[in-house]
Amino acid sequence: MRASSGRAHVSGAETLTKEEDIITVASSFLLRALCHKKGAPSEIVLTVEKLKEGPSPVTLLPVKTLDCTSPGRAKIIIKELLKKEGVSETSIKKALSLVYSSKTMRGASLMDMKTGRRLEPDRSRGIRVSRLGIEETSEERLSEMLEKLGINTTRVKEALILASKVASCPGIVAELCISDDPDYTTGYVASKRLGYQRIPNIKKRGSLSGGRVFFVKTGSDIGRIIRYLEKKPVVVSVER
Ligand code: PML
Repeated sequence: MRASSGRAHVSGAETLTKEEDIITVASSFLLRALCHKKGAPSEIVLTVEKLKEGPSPVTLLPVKTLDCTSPGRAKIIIKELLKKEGVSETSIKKALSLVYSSKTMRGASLMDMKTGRRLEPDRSRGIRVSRLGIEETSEERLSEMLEKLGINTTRVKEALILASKVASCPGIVAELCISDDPDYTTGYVASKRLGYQRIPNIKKRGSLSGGRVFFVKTGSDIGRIIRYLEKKPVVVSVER
């Protein structure tokens, strides 16, 4: 589901579901679009597609919430984490100026981890991670796990599932995310090795900035990465 108002993105949601659950899931997505805090959208696009191939299994990233009290400190943490994944200073600088700019991006940006060059073919559209869901038996386990951490919300679940798919994509070394919701101030850095590292106070309340950057190994096949992120069905499961 994608809801927009003119050219501005209002809300979006993706999932994989069984045929008998389509109506329930579609209504919940429509309700979400219609009741969004950003106001009623002028357009809602709801797409339902039958999968042509079975989903591949992916393991959910481990979650950690870091101690962070200000956007200034958040930037230091982001730099430290991304450096551990080999992302260059130049790329980190470019990514930070992108996600902290008030011009919110529609989809995610793909960035060369060394040169900081943006690699997505259409900058205004960006990359839309799609065809992702959670394995049925893992859903409850995920809720229980997040409940214990006091973060059992749809937003955290969806971001975690998305980050797990992104981290499983060959050629992607890390992701940086800041929510574009002015009232939501927790973001994250994620990668296969670092897991899903939540950063509170990543931006000031009321700030309109936000976005996602996926850092790509230099020399990767970009078409292949985009096909994986946008088209490959992936179902995430929680390790026991
Ligand atoms: C969003 O959906 O606005 C992005 C949320 C990112 C952080 C979610 C979390 O609290 O872990």
